[in-house]
Amino acid sequence: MGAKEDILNKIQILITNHFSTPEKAFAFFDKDSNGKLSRKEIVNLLKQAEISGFLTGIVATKLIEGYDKDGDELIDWEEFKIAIDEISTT
Ligand SMILES: [Ca+2]
Ligand SMILES: [Ca+2]
Repeated sequence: MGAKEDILNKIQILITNHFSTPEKAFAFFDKDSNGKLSRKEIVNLLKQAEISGFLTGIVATKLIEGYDKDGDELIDWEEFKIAIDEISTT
């Protein structure tokens, strides 16, 4: 299992175990409720997903690089949904 799949898998487990819908997970981790996940909010999500502390910074950067389609360095709901869809179909 590749590192990326492993991480996406952990995020998937976190969401399915703790939230009834991905929307609720997104809203929970969007601490300032601006409708977008910042790097800091994503780091918090990764910590909750039990991703090793020393990896969270780099993983957050990679996730933003991979899923931030409009280039604002934030993950909005549409972008988050793409990530979730990718997880659940692989
Ligand atoms: Ca936010
Ligand atoms: Ca974005």
